[in-house]
Amino acid sequence: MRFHQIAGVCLTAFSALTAAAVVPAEVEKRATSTSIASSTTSKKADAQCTNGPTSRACWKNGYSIATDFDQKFPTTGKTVSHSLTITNGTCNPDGHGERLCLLINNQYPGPVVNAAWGDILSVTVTNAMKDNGTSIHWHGIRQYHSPGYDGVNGITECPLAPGQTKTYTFQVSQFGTSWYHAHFSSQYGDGVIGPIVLDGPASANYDEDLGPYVLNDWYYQTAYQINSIASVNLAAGGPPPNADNILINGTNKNANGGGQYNKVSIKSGKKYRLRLINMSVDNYIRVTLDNHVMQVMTSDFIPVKSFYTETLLVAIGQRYDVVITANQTAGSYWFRADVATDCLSGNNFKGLAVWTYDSVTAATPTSSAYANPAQCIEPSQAAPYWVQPVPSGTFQQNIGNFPIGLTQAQVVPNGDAIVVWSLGSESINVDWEKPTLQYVMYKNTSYPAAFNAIPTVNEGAWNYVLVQQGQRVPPVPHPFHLHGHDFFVLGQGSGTFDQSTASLNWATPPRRDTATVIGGGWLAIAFNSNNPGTWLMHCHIAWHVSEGLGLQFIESPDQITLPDQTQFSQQCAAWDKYYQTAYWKKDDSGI
Ligand SMILES: *[C@@H]1O[C@H](CO)[C@@H](O)[C@H](O)[C@H]1NC(C)=O
Ligand SMILES: *[C@@H]1O[C@H](CO)[C@@H](O)[C@H](O)[C@H]1NC(C)=O
Ligand SMILES: *[C@@H]1O[C@H](CO)[C@@H](O)[C@H](O)[C@H]1NC(C)=O
Ligand SMILES: *[C@@H]1O[C@H](CO)[C@@H](O)[C@H](O)[C@H]1NC(C)=O
Ligand SMILES: *[C@@H]1O[C@H](CO)[C@@H](O)[C@H](O)[C@H]1NC(C)=O
Ligand SMILES: *[C@@H]1O[C@H](CO)[C@@H](O)[C@H](O)[C@H]1NC(C)=O
Ligand SMILES: [Cu+2]
Repeated sequence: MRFHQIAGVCLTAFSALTAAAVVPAEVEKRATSTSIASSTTSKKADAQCTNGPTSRACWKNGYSIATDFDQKFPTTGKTVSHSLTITNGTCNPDGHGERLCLLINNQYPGPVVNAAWGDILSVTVTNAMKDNGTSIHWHGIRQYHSPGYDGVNGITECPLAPGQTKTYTFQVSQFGTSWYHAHFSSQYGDGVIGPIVLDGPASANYDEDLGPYVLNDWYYQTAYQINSIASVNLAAGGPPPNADNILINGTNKNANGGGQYNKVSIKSGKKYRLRLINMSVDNYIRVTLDNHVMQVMTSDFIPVKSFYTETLLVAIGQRYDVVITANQTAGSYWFRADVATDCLSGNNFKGLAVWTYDSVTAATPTSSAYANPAQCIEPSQAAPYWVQPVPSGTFQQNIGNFPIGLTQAQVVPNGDAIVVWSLGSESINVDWEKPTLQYVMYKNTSYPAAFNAIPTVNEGAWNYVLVQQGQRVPPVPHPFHLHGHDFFVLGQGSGTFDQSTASLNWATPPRRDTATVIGGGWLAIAFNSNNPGTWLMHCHIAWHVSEGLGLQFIESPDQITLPDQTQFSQQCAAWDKYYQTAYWKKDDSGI
């Protein structure tokens, strides 16, 4: 986000046109109890309906869109394996020229990791880079009983050293669309990203799944270079550098006309599911397909009561699954992913792709863009499909207040104190050599202050978290992501949170894993302690978390399912050995 060009009230937006009822009435029956204990038996899900183009709400064996996957999920007994090898190469996604790029299986973005609801995913990651460690985070995956596979170096593992291989194994307890990315400083900005598609039911019907559509900002310098400029700029009170382009599924033309547009072919009359994923490091982008409307059915992993919209604005880390009906005059249309200059930031660059009806010859579209919505509206207001109230009873006792601030910290041992972001009383700075889970293993609770380790409330109880923009920080929005949990968005507002005037949504709060704290404002969320582990919560702007904008929740350390200790220690030993002679050293928060 640029500091200077932000309209205070503006945020991720959609313009909802109409609400749609597409889900068969019989699957709407779902208990709204949030009690974990009673829930496993009280869900009457689909029973016998079969998933198909006109019955996407169904799944199988008693599971459906009406099943809350935090409370119940199938186990298929099937293990789906993938291998990801990370190398240091070059790429040229928009024809501007080759640059250094960290590739996965020789491609940018990385390959789709897919499985079905209930499978076990087993992903073998090889670090074939020369000069970086890595760890791969599976964004939004709950990691129920498997916090050791959350992939956050310095928290759940030591970084994976060059030449080393690790297999991440976890239960697919959710369904929908997400992404994986490196959590090693700003490495993901150089290419270590890819989509995740988990088959399951859906709250809207469609004929064909077009698959993931990756949207991201693109820089002609490497993420490490931009990150260090961003850090210097922060100290001077200035914004990070602008991106150079927006990529759609890994491609676009550049300002001089070189490069290729992404192309999609559609058939008249068909309904297409499109899985939008924002893998940016910084910018907010607005998505539209000229002349067509999008039926939004999922935000992050959470099904929503579907609604129609012309434009959709997605924050970093967020996902929207939409259905687009090919019902316009056969022709070519622009698909647009624009930086939302009116409400946010940046240069006026545009991501473009060409969608063409298969009955006509593809031509450069002449279609025109929808007018931008007059006002930016937070899309997480989409009504959740599973309505779950959050109890307000313990709000007073259990509210954690975490102001966002700017402070000074010594990130490099014996280095100068630099300007960093803080969340609560600390700026997070993890220890790659001694990850938090190692402390848990040794029952050592003497976490260094810079871990910003915050205990959660006991299992079964509710945590309430207020993230408040400080008085003296630039009014930039921060997309906050929590690991290990979806959270309920109780409220978002501008100015300073005031309990006597804030209206919090306890009855039907949206649920998701990434939501924005608006510039100069606040975000109030709640999550149930129901997943023992060490869970990072952070701003997903790569530069900001690198500069310390995060904390970690320590949830029920006595009940954590620990990773295999031999494998854990070997990975740390290999890292320690590599790091002694490593060319580059850690110079930021490490995540
Ligand atoms: C990639 O290669 C370049 C050029 O050899 C080198 O400077 C850089 O450190 C390498 N990066 C990684 C992550 O291996
Ligand atoms: C990772 O590699 C990049 C070059 O590709 C370098 O700029 C950065 O400092 C390296 N970081 C660490 C901690 O190895
Ligand atoms: C985007 O690329 C991925 C990976 O190649 C592919 O599976 C997917 O279908 C593409 N999406 C669209 C909408 O073309
Ligand atoms: C991605 O998220 C960032 C920041 O949250 C936002 O600026 C950008 O517009 C989003 N991109 C898309 C394609 O939605
Ligand atoms: C196309 O489909 C959308 C969504 O179902 C609908 O709102 C619109 O009226 C349809 N347009 C035409 C020309 O049929
Ligand atoms: C616990 O961790 C702290 C900080 O790393 C360390 O100083 C201390 O020796 C550890 N204690 C035990 C019992 O391992
Ligand atoms: Cu931020």
